[in-house]
Amino acid sequence: MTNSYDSARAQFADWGVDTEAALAALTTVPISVHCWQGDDVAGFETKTGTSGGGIQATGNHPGRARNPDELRADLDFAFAQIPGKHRLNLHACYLDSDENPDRDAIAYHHFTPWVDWAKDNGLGLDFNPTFFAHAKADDNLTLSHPDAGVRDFWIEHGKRCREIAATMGRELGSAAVNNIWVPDGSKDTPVDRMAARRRLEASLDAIMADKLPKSELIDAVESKLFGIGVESMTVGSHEFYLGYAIRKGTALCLDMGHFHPTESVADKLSSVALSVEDILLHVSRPVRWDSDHVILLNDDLLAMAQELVFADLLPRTRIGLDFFDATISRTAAWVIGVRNMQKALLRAFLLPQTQLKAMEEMLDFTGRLVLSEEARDLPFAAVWAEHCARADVPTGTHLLATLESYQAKVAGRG
Ligand code: RNT
Ligand code: ZN
Repeated sequence: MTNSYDSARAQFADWGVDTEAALAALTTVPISVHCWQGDDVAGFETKTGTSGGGIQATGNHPGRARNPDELRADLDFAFAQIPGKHRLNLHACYLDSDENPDRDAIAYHHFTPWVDWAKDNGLGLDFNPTFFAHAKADDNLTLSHPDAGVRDFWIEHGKRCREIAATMGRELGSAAVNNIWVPDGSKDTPVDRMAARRRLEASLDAIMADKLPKSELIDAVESKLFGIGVESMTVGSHEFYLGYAIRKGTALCLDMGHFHPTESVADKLSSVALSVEDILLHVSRPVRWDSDHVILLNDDLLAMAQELVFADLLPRTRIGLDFFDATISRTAAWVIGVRNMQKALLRAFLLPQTQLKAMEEMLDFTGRLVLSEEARDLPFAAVWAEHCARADVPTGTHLLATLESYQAKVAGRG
């Protein structure tokens, strides 16, 4: 224990906050780390299509993982710089197999190296069907396609992903989230939005027709405001999926980049939580649009973490990350993003929640403002440093040196 931690601990105690309780709480929150930051959302299939579903990873920094072994090595390194035990969020296009099955033919055995690796490392797994980067998705229509043959292809993909996720959950003893996001939408103004939305709903119903135990699988659906190429209408809008999740009992995924830029996703949590049991977050940072920048320890992230903690939503929220920056070291992007999520949660755990809520209840808005602003000066950094020291992970200039030396090792990849 460092001197600065001792003094921080005493300072927080003056505010009625127990730093040890905050650190203990932080260790109970796993972050689901997205595999796709490691290779710019490319995946490991032999590609048949050209469309990326409007998802844009920009940049050409050296060191992109080119195969599952490289991606796992990069993840091993990244996880070693992050305190705690976490989860890996896999996309279906990241299969690890000599076979090259089409999306409607993938099966659990195509992913067993990932499960073995997760077991060896004490990680949980989450999963996502891949409804983009495929010839049958080139027109940005999948589950809502007017052609029943195309819809059936993607329904089969969705069903298989659900089975794969449930098997992963069973194997690892920890329910896997299977999160459905489809790029479906229209570049120009459609004339029959209802037909598209009816088709999407029927396809989702078909995918999730079989009941699977919640101890193995959590179904989630992810909305979006718009994407490149589908500027005029997204079939799976927020209203569409909010209603769907409420009526069908699935989890709702809120991606921080999938709303109007001035909307607060943190503000949505408590409202959604009144009607939806399970929430999935895609923590991201939109810059002017859904640009998926690496998440910073900024006001949006702090607000999100504070809502999760103050509204006691962590027990029914899965925190997943969703960003991909190809202009910087991809491993550094992971490490910075996950640690920022953790720092934001730690800060929330360290706030004088009881006093703040009591002041608000008494309509003492002056007191609430004074306390909130004074709290900004509390020594959060010393508590975080202590957390990292106990987990034996570097901070500050040591972290920089560690990240740089790994990046130098992988920079020669072609
Ligand atoms: C796309 C969605 C979706 C993807 C991943 C790769 O806008 O945010 O979550 O980022 O499935
Ligand atoms: Zn997302």
